[in-house]
Amino acid sequence: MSETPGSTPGRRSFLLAGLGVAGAGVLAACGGGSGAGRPALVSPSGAAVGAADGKRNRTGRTHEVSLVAAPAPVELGGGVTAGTWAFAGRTPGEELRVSAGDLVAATLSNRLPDRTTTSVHWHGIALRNDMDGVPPVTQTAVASGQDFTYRFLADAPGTYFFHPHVGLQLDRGLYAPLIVEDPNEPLSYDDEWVVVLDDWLDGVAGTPDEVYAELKRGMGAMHGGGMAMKHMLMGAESPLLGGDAGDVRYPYHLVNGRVPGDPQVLRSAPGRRVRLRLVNAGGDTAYRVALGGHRMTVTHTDGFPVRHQEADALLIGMGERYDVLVTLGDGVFPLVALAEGKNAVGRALVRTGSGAAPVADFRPGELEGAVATGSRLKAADDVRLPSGKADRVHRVELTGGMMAYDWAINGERFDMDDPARRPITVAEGQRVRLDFVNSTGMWHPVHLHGHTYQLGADGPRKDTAIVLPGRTVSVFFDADNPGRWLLHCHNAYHGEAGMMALLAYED
Ligand SMILES: [Cu+2]
Repeated sequence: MSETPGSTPGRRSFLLAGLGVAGAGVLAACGGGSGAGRPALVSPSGAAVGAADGKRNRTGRTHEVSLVAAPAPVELGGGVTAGTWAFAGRTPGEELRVSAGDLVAATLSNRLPDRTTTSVHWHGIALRNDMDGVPPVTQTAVASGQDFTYRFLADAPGTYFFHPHVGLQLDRGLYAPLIVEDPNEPLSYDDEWVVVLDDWLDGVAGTPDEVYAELKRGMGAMHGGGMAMKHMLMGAESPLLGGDAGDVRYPYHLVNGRVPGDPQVLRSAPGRRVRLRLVNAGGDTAYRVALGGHRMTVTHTDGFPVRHQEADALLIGMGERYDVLVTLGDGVFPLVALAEGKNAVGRALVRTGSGAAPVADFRPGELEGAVATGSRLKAADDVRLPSGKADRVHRVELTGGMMAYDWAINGERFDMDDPARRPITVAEGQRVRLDFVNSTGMWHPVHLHGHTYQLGADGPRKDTAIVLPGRTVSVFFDADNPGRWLLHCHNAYHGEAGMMALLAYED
């Protein structure tokens, strides 16, 4: 499709919409495997991918960046140093900022330990499939000592980030914000702050791989042998998340790479209007975010505009992004990220005048006020997908649990060694509806690569949506970006356990 994400669907999808078919039959028909063999799928670098990419808006400008992934000691403030993996020795990595339609030429240099492969996934960007950074689906993993250059057009403005898509590397320090500016920015504001949230343990209390090994041993092992659990978190409860909030205990919750006792100070002046771009780069923690003494106006989620909504706080799951506007008061204010259900906070400080900072674990009253969530927002008029009958419907059931740590989709744990074994198939030009059915006892942030779906008939456009336990969230999108895309839980540990699927275009 030639359209930008905000426009109406193309003629082809309009025509196909008239051929709408009921979901159940299609699901059975594309389950794959039985007798007829596997469906033919679009290749990640095939003609269809090039044709779709050729229709993207472009400015002709190129941003060349170097991303060196290597082990590094990273200072988290307060005397805490983490031995982790990072880009150029800092966490978050240096912000990448481009304008809509610019070409990104980012060379990843893998300087991680021997036999450690890596990649970069451009989270939320609807880019050409072979640059999506998902080995082995869209590329061969970048081997230690090797380089790989990603070249892609970023043609939708918004707040994004990037991180590896190999194993549990997401839960190390390899991430950075990616901001795509709108050359015709409709919002007016005086300052802009990018605020990246992260739950942290790597190089302080173990490694993500050690955490996963413990989780895999499972609650069964704990009950059977009375084994002590170092990392597994029990009894993390959050009404906002419908119960169990998380699996992993983290010693720190970071805001822009700093511990709450030694926070980043964001300086401005009273009366100035600030745009905050919030990114949750965490592995297993949702955050409830508030700025003490202020209300906020939510303007975007996952890069796309929403009808402006006032809120005291907002809930942000792993992989989600929110943009808010705030008009600053006079003084010192804590920008607090409450680790939902985990009884801990991360924070930065906003300073516009004199005053003393509150104590490190201070929780502003706004956290208990009106909380904005994706499910309570509406798409802005200019990006709302017109409702229409879906050409294809897939039931995407989230399954599994803590006991066997067998998180999966439709009861099947994803096999990275055979990713196209049982794809969820779509055809270019179709309107697709996905029904995320959460049959587990826990919430999941469900992320689709390469597309921005809409929640229901008039909900926000998003690429990562919180699905509460026992609930169903229906999303739809226009299949306009051919290739092979992951659909997965953005809890790093659930994804690694197998709560992933391949959404693939038929050839
Ligand atoms: Cu999950």
